Amino acid sequence: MLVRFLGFLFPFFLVLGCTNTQRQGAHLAEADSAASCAMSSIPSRFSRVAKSDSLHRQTGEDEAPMVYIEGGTFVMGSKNFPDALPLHEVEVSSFYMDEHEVTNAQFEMFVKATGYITVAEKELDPNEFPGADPALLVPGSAVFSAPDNVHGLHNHLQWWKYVPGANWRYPEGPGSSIKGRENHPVTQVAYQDAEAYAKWAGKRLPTEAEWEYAAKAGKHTSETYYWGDQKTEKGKWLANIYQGEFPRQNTKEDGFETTSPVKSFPANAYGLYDMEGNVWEWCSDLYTPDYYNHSPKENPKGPTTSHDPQEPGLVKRVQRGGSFLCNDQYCERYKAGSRGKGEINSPTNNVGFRCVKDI
Ligand SMILES: [Ca+2]
Ligand SMILES: [Ca+2]
Repeated sequence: MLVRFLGFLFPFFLVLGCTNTQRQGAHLAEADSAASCAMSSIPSRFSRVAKSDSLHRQTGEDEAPMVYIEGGTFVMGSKNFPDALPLHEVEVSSFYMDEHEVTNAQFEMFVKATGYITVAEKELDPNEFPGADPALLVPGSAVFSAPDNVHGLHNHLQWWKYVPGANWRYPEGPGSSIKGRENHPVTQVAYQDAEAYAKWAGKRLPTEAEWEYAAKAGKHTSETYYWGDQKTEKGKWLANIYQGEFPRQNTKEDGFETTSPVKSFPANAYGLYDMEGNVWEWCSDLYTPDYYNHSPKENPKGPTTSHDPQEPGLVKRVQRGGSFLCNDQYCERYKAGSRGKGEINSPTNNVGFRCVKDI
């Protein structure tokens, strides 16, 4: 919990870098992506039998359509990103995966059923922030805010703001709403929030290997993007990312400034939508930059501890696929095989998730 506010309250703690924003300002580190578990109070529906209409489709307790992903072997990683090397062969078992990111409507169903309160909604303990102005210790979360001017792209606090009252119901803070955005991906969820949802739905979060295997969809070999080498197809954008001059001027050529309704862009060969772009997606693996040097070939599940040299001491999990803030100037990690990472208690308005289920 400490991490979420550190950077805003004590800017000198700021660690500059770039990849995924981590929550609460503190270490809204890197590019654009962000616990103790309170899951014991959540009634698990794991044991309930999900409705299925065929071998290839299944609907979970959250009524989200899932796609059957037949297991197999693929080459994991990317030669374009140091922490995604070496390229290595990985074998994953068959599983089901949500065809789209978990939506606001689905998350609301979960909250209504369980009374769950997300990390961003919880009160902060002043004992964890000695010396901080109590007036600043209020629930909230990090929100992207386009600045008028920017001095380089190293200090992400130029465009990430800690907004009291921002949470999944109010993604950009008080005055914003999910009304009319029921079909958009839920955001402002910390890792434990996503994990709690998955448990309720009788599912789990994907491993990084499962996520990449599904995104590559048996088609990808060494293309730049999950869909190929060209950024657009016949002039049309194939994912909700960022066009224009980041972070000041989003030209919205793909039609969306922030999140888009799920399934607004073409599905991949496995029938999965928005694997790249729209919102980052939490994976269950802890993050280390060198994991691929020693990961097992069969169903790798990540290292036992996390370590990010850019922000040592923070617990980070992998996030995948990039978001509506990704672009070639700043965060290229929407590209095929690349890895994102986020501090587990640092939700933002560009991080969400989708679930998988074992066969
Ligand atoms: Ca966009
Ligand atoms: Ca996505």
